[in-house]
Amino acid sequence: MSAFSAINEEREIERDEFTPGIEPQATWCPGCGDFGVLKALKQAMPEVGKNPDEVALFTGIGCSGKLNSYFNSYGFHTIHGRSLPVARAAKLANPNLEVIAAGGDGDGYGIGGNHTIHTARENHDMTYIVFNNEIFGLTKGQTSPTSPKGHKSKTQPHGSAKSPIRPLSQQLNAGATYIARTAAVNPNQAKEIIAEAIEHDGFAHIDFLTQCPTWNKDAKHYVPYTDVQQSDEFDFDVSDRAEAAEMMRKTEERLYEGEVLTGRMYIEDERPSYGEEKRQIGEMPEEPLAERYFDEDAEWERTYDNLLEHHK
Ligand SMILES: Cc1ncc(C[n+]2csc(CCOP(=O)(O)OP(=O)(O)O)c2C)c(N)n1
Ligand code: SF4
Ligand SMILES: [Mg+2]
Repeated sequence: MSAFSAINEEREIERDEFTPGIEPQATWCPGCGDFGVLKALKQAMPEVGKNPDEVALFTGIGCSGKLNSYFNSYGFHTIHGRSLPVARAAKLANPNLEVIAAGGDGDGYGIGGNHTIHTARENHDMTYIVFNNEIFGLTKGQTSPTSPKGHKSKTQPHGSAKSPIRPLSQQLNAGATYIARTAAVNPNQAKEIIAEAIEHDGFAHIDFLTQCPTWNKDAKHYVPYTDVQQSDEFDFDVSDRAEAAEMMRKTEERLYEGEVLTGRMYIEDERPSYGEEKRQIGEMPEEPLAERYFDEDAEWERTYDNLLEHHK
């Protein structure tokens, strides 16, 4: 079945369809929060009615980047910090594809921080899951952009002198139109948030708190947590930018004081996605650009075959 014929096929989807046929054993450490992301992502798929041929998952490098080895869909394990530009290209070439990008805090908030900001600014229609374990996991525990000030590691043995990045506030300022924080210890909420993010038209950013018991022993395990939508203490309108900004400020400050707040932080439904805007002004065709590759009659000069021809 091709990526085109399977899109928009209507049938009941089972979560197990997203488990690869020859199931590889996950190499994540026991107790790692990354298992929670995989579980929530698989559970979200039947909710949104997507089958594996409709989904493309783009990952960066890190323990988090192994996600697409254990998730059966189209996938591209890119390079460190570069999942978003590849994901953007795929979405623009084939707007019917459900595009999900994923990676670590080092990947998305450090080396790939620039792409994270600009993908949000342009409101590309995709879901971006950042596994935030406040550390570089794969490379054995170096300080990351979300490590708390004073956090000791092999790279900062006297404690980090830097203030951590505030990813929720940063994404609001950058232009993301769906922003949420969830945690591996709260799989039901995580599943609902992933499903909503997938259904959102525009850039949906999920800061996913994932404990790393191996290298970040000082870090919280993100329990107990409070769901801000369920708590009487927080009464704010997720569609109001100023109220959302204040909620994010509290959420980000309190995380470093030991209190974990999760939930939807900001949702804006009116703004068209980048691809939609391009189509509205006639800069992109209605039909997927990717289909032209298979259309022998299309005047299409930038195919891989032509590229090879030019370089003979
Ligand atoms: C361009 C480049 N720079 C550095 C590395 C080395 N490297 C691999 S993963 C990683 C950091 C991983 O941390 P994070 O993104 O938070 O993912 P985690 O392992 O915690 O899930 C680094 C620095 C690399 N692979 N490529
Ligand atoms: S090193 Fe940390 S982030 Fe990586 S698999 Fe182990 S527990 Fe998970
Ligand atoms: Mg990390």
